[in-house]
Amino acid sequence: MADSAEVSMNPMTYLGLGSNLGDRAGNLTIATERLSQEITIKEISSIYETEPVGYKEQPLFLNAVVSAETELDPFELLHFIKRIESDMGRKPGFRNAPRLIDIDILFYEDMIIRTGELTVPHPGIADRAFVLVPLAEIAGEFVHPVSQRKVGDLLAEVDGIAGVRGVGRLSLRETIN
Ligand code: PH2
Ligand code: MG
Ligand code: MG
Repeated sequence: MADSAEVSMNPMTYLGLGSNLGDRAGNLTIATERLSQEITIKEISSIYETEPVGYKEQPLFLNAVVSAETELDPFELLHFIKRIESDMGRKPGFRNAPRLIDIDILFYEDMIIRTGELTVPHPGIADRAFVLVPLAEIAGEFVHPVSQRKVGDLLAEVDGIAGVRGVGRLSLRETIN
């Protein structure tokens, strides 16, 4: 192949995963396995145990971020994610309520989407250490398409890093392609 040949790539997305009910690590594992059935997981961050943000009177979360290539458009991806969440038994609750599994689209390429159904980039990225710490591990150079700031630079300025503690990795080699 010539050096200049273009390699066709599907769109890249970054997803935030969180769980603070039941078998938290098991929930992240199942969610990642389910995701890998439809999208091509490229990287999985370490797992972090994190202080709840927003509504404080709830159990600690486990959070992680995955990168993936996908042929799904952002709305198809959202619907796929919602199906995984509901198949896993997530019940509708109040905002920031405890949850078995939460899968959020953080970025989809450099697309900016603002509809009632979906906001991309996820509006909470820049204020959430539980997102930025794992995200910076696998996408520190990624430029936020709204603020035009690198993820690593957003991490350097965020509050709450002390509430985010690395606790290991998911053993999911086989789901990474
Ligand atoms: N998710 C929320 C609200 N608060 N706090 C932590 N630590 N981790 C989360 O994933 C999280 C949260 C809403 O989705
Ligand atoms: Mg969320
Ligand atoms: Mg969500």
